[in-house]
Amino acid sequence: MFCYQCQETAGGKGCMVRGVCGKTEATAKLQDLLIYSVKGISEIVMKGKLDVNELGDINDEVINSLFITITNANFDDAAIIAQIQKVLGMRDALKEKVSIGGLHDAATFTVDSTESMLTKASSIGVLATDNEDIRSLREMIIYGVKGMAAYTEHARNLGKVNLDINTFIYQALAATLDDTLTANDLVALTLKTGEHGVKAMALLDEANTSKYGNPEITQVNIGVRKNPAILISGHDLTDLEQLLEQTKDTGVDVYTHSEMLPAHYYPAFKKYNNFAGNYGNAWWKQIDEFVSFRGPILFTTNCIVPPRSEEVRGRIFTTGSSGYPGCKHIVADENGKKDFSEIIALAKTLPTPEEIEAGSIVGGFAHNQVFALADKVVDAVKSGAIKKFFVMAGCDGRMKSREYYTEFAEKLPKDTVILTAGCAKYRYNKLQLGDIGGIPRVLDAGQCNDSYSLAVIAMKLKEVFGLDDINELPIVYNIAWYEQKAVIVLLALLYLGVKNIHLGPTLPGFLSPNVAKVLVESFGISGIGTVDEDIKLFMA
Ligand code: FS2
Ligand code: SF4
Repeated sequence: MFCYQCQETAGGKGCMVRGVCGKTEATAKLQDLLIYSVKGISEIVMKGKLDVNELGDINDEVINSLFITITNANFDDAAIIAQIQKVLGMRDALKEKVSIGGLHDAATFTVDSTESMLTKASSIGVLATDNEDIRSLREMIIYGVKGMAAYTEHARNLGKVNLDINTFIYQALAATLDDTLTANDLVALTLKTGEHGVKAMALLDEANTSKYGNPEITQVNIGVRKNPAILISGHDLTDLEQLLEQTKDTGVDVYTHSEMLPAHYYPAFKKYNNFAGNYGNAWWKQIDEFVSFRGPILFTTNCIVPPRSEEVRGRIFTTGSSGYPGCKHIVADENGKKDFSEIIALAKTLPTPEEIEAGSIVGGFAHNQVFALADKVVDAVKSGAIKKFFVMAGCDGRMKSREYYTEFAEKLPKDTVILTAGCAKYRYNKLQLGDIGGIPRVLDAGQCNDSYSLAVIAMKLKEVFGLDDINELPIVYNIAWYEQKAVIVLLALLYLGVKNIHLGPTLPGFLSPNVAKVLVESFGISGIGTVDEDIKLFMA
């Protein structure tokens, strides 16, 4: 196996024996083959000039396949094998409809057993591209497309589709098979990936807000009540809505974990009396927090950490693109409805959650809420009460070096405001950082996709202050990344023209030295230094 798609990749270079995330060699290879299979479909769609409008389920299964391979989403080999078979069936049916020759092996290969899948996978992975720069660019595009697919799937679950995005995904995946493309061609495609990342985040924003209302300032309880409870993790709001509907009046409470926290900011979920609060912190702390939660856990997407005990594993359920061997997977019916009764029944037999902290945190500062505060914010900037904004969106992770972000937030001058989104916030959202004239110093817009909100806010500020360039704003970007959704957020920011982004805690292992050089020279991207040096640099 070879995988270097996430920030925690072994030695910063690549996982070659087993994933740091817990992915086995077989799982990694099967995921590679699944990606290869959707590349094959993409080539048929592009070369056959097929109308994406008419591809039906194929569009959804390509998206789902990409999502399955995101870090920490799906560890279930049986589910991945079934998905490969489904996708290959679709690929071959599609091929029969078009008569095109000269197709790539990805569009023609056959496998008839798990053994043959694993054998095939050994020759088509990341390292099959010899040139390290081409490999780096191809993989960066694929990781961006994976993140885009995740956002597209959530929007689709809410009934919102933009076929431009699906069309681009076919185009991008097919391009990664094309040996005639130069590094320059792939750099251009990387920016187009960012452009479509913006579209995907805008689509999801519209899907979420049109259905659940605009996020608003909300105090979220982080303590516990004395009822049996279910913990819901991941990012999918339709799953949460269905769980709340099915648990209301049952005596079972629902708590959010990690990236599901921002669900509390949406008006539509406030009517559920059993929507009790947020339990715990970022994804990687689940190892301890799932033990003390004591009730069932529902994963709607990544980020799953392999459970350490059978007891915890027996309480974990998955749905959507997520999966874990030995955990019950809940599938939607043809109308998208999911039956969570087994989880609710289990919750009633288990002890109530153990309290690990008390109090509340505040969030809900997506674009609409910030626009409502615009006068206050603009006045504070004009009067000098707010000197700078720090966009610290992105992901959290296990590495000790991420303590940087806590220290950074603590040491920032008191006349600065942090704009955040994603699970990166758990490094500082429980610190008492105070407020500036009633504006909290940490403004949480929501999930990682709500980084879109931060870009919308920046564009609004540019307009209000009558600036020509987004980079003239007093905004510094100090972003933390972990998995592929952060890659699409980064590419989206680059497409929007944001320069001098600092990316940490380490730069991606998938950047070859030459590709890293392009990012540095064209976009001013850099890593992080020490907290003191960086604050000095940013405040200068
Ligand atoms: Fe955090 Fe994991 Fe949100 Fe990422 S909970 S690293 O999925 O997409 O961010
Ligand atoms: Fe390694 Fe990350 Fe790939 Fe897991 S997802 S195998 S940790 S690079």
